[in-house]
Amino acid sequence: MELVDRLLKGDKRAAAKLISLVENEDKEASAVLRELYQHTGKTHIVGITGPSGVGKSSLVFGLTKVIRERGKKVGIVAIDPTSRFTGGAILGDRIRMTELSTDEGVFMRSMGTRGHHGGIARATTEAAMVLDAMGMDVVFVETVGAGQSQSMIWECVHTSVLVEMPGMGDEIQALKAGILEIGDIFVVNKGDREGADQLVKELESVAEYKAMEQEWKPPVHVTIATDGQGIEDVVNSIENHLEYLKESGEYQKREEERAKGEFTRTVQDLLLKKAFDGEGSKKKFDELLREVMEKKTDPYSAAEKLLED
Ligand SMILES: Nc1nc2c(ncn2[C@@H]2O[C@H](COP(=O)(O)OP(=O)(O)OP(=O)(O)O)[C@@H](O)[C@H]2O)c(=O)[nH]1
Ligand SMILES: [Mg+2]
Repeated sequence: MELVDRLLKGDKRAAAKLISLVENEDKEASAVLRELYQHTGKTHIVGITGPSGVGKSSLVFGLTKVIRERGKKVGIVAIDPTSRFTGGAILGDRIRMTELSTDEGVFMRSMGTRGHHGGIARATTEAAMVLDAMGMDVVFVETVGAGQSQSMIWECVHTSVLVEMPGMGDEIQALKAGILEIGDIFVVNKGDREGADQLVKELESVAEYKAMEQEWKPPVHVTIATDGQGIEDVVNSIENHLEYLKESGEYQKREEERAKGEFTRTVQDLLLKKAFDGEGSKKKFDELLREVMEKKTDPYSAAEKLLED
């Protein structure tokens, strides 16, 4: 495919088109993904998750700047329609964003999650594949963190950075209850605000706890994303984490998880398509549905029957 050839040469417009194909689940999408797959596996996929407005995009822009200075190329995807780069961004943010978008070594894109479940996971994995094949050394995936979606993201990235900010009150308690377990690196952004020290202490204790169960102890960083403070340290931690993954054999495990996730989701998708696509299956489905409604059969037997045929 011509678009794929252009992508492999690093063409940003081809990347934009391919991501749209994938995002819209266009007919061509699976052909594209098939062709891309063999060209993937070189990029470091980093998830940036946290509550809305915590400074994820600002942080990603700052991180990208530092990584570019180190000579590496960066892909950025913000997943979730509410997390458009332009949403709520003040002038300074927009200027930084424009700066980045004209840089040949940076590709940026927002994308919506798709209707069916596993939407975030699919969107992440497939957008990352495009940027990986394009030759990006690091791919940031920004998502608004909320329990379920956050753990889904975790399955699709190598390194997950959790961003928090002072003044969230009880929220941290809820986070501590389980969600924080998935962060590899903790960032307290808006370090210029009151309460940063307290939040750092709390996150340190979560990190201590995690270090009892695993070799990697999540570092806790304080940043002011809007003026670049603390950003270098976060980049160093991201690089250290990749090194740790590779040395410990954990990288292979995460790759396996990622492949398994994408494979499983694809099987589910194909099964769903088989069950619903085409006149015959639609008719069969309606027939069975009627039987379920009339209690002549149950949903479980009906589902088996639908897939058998
Ligand atoms: N004071 C202060 N403001 C910040 C800092 N980082 C980001 N901001 C501001 O916080 C607002 C939200 O920042 P974003 O980077 O858009 O936050 P986000 O987490 O990406 O937001 P969503 O994508 O909407 O969830 C913007 O107005 C930023 O300028 C910081 O370190 N200190
Ligand atoms: Mg954002």
